[in-house]
Amino acid sequence: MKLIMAVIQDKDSNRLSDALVKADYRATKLASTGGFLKAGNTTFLIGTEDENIEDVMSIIKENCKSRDQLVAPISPMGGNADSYVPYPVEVQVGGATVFVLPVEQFEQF
Ligand code: 2BA
Ligand code: 2BA
Repeated sequence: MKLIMAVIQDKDSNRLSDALVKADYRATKLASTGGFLKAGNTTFLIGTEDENIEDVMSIIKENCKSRDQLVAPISPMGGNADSYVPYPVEVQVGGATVFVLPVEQFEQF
């Protein structure tokens, strides 16, 4: 068994959970925050058997898309003026950042 941890954008979250339920996969959604943009994103925990990993990966790929996002200018307040970025910067936020972890034990009581 594996645990898939997938960090995705909030905009794709409902579509992905619907697709997972439809394909009969169990999942848990956690509200999370990106360390860089400091904006909300969603982390899915999906525990499933090894043989389903590829299928779950393709469901994630189909339902999550990458988007460009503007990062607001970084204020120098209280910090080093050298790091001041006076203009918005565009970054590409990926559709999903996915980790697959081995599960040692799985219990439901
Ligand atoms: P349980 O199986 O006891 O699951 C309780 C909660 O534990 C789930 O909430 C989910 O957040 C988490 N969970 C369970 N298995 C998981 C896994 N393999 N990976 C990640 N998280 C897992 P809900 O998703 O709201 O489900 C509530 C109850 O609805 C479940 O109780 C189960 O009896 C049923 N259920 C869930 N998904 C289903 C599905 N695709 N088809 C039919 N019944 C489903
Ligand atoms: P954030 O940390 O808010 O990052 C959003 C996007 O900003 C990233 O998209 C990347 O394009 C850019 N970025 C992040 N850190 C950067 C840095 N130090 N310098 C320059 N640009 C940077 P993604 O790479 O697609 O990541 C989307 C979200 O997935 C991230 O949101 C974070 O929550 C999560 N994530 C990505 N890689 C991770 C990792 N190795 N471990 C844990 N979480 C990760």
